[in-house]
Amino acid sequence: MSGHLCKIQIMGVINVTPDSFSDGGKFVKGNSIDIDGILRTVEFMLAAGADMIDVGGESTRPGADPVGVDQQSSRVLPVLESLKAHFDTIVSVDTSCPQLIREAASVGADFINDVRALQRPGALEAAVDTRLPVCLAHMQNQPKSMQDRPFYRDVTSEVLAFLLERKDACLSAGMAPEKIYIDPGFGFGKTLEHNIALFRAIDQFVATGFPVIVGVSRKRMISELLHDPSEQRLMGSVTLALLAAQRGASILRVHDVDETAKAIKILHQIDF
Ligand code: 8Y4
Repeated sequence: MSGHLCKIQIMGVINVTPDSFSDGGKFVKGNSIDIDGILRTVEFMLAAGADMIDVGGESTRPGADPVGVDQQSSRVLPVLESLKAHFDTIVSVDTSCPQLIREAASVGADFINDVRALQRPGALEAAVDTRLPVCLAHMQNQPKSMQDRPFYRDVTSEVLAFLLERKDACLSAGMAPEKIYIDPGFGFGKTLEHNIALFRAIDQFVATGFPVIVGVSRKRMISELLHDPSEQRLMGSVTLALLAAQRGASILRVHDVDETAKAIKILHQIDF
């Protein structure tokens, strides 16, 4: 256990949705976006040790309804623009829409985070055209119904095969291999058993040679592991983030940057 532990990055999450599952509607009231609140939160995340900020305008919480691209763009673009104007940090756009991929790149986004792994028509071409790095995440089904009856014959081999197939599609479309990040997509059409199997297999994702992104922060698997239906998921989130880091994850996507950064700071001094 060493080497890879010296460059774990923390991706702080900013949700620009009225209904996000854990920080629900913090920055959206009706049609207005609380840009000042977002700037204060991001300033705190960066001071606490975030290396990048992920901005999303579509809720991917289980059961969520799809959001139109124009609504997503009108939520996300002003936020990307003000983050780039105020901070010198890496800004990621969480979207599956080709139009928003292009628009986000034009206002200075540095990274594309697509939980649908560029499967939407036109998304792959849009991402290649921007020349930005991309995260390919796995999702079975769509948010509306993904938790209805998740099924896999072998979750690890199926998710790995899917990500490698999407990686090949990216390479065929002309993307440079060093721009590709992969993510098993915890909670996206997965039962607790599926999430545990994938978590235990993080080393197999790392062994592909592509940097691995892990997003478990505040997800349902934590309350399931703790048998605690309450919304107190901080301890579980930090614990899983630390375990993912020890298994070789490169980027941790988290809501609680300060607490996660402290855990990682300690990890770096013990295992390095
Ligand atoms: C259960 C509970 C299932 C919450 C899903 C959620 C990830 C991500 C999200 C992730 C990457 C969320 C945008 C928020 N999760 N991007 N995005 N990896 N790359 N949903 O795991 O936590 S959405």
